[in-house]
Amino acid sequence: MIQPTPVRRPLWIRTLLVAGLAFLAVWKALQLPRRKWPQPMRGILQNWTWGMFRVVMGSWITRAYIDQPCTLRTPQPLIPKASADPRYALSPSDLQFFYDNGYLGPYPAFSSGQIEQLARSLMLRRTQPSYLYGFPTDRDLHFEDDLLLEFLAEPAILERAAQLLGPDLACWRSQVFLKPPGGSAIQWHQASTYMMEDYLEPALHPPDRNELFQLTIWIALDDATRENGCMQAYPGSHKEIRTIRFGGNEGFYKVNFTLEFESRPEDAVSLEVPAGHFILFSERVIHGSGPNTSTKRRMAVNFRLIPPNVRVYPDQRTHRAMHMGQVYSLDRWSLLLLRGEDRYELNKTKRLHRQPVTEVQGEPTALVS
Ligand SMILES: O=C(O)CCC(=O)C(=O)O
Ligand SMILES: [Fe+2]
Repeated sequence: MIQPTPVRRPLWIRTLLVAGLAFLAVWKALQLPRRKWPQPMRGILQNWTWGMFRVVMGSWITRAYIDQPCTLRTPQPLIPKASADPRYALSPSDLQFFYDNGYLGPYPAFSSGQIEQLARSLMLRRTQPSYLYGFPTDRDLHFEDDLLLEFLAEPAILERAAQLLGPDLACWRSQVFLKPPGGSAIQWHQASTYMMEDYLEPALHPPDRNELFQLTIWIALDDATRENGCMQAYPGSHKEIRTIRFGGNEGFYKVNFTLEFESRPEDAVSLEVPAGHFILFSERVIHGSGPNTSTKRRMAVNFRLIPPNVRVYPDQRTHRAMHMGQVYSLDRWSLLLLRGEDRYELNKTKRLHRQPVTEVQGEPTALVS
């Protein structure tokens, strides 16, 4: 278990940290060699932008960018990035809606039988040590659940995602979101390269941060309603990455911070999603979800798509997620190609086979190789 941050530290510690960061900033500005620095400092030298230094030092370590700053460029002309199954064609106004608002949907995809079966399976798997990480987790269960793999490969999802991201699609992460009756809210958040998970190493390294390089697919396994804590989003907030103030009463899992933006509750939309339907969104859009005030479970599973020209966890043996208070070994992690080709070969990649090969025994990855 690692100690979650950011926390607001005593003044004398913050003063020392500011002095240390100022030294690193000068080192970076002079482009001096980084090899000899220990990994955390190397991470800062490599991955912090000048804006990130400015906000952290200028606030005496009480504020920071939530993630690597970037803006989202709308492609010109705004046309589908891949030809796709016409049943799932996105119209010009769908594409415009996505770039204006940061999300699309809900769309239908799965029957009630399918979602009941998946929910039952995931409820069990999330309590058992995971094949990938060795401890019970909601993360990346797709490598051990063939049914979840089938959900990931669903054309109603991939054909739409391809029109936004391009013909080649790979999943780098999935996650179960279980909100039991009385379950807590998930605080407003946004992400670009997922540096927000450990503040030193981004998980994703795209060729250009200002292009769309990632999409989240969020599938409702129960009807998600206002009462049971459906997702909420601020339409149009995906165009820039905001800053956070450390501490406060609001928590994102194990870390406490407040996202700094003008929040007018009337501007947020509630994304009510019927069970078996999904939404697509950019993780850059400010989103979260309310508490479950109902007597029923609210369960969802998401997965995150990239084109294979994005490097994921490069040169990392482990990935640290402060908000979960956990370190994940990456020895068994790999990208999973779901559609098209991997023309870049930047990542350790497996490919999904549509036809189940044999019964799964021992290693739970019969559908991938
Ligand atoms: O399911 C939720 O309430 C939050 C989901 C979320 O933040 C995400 O899928 O990125
Ligand atoms: Fe999120």
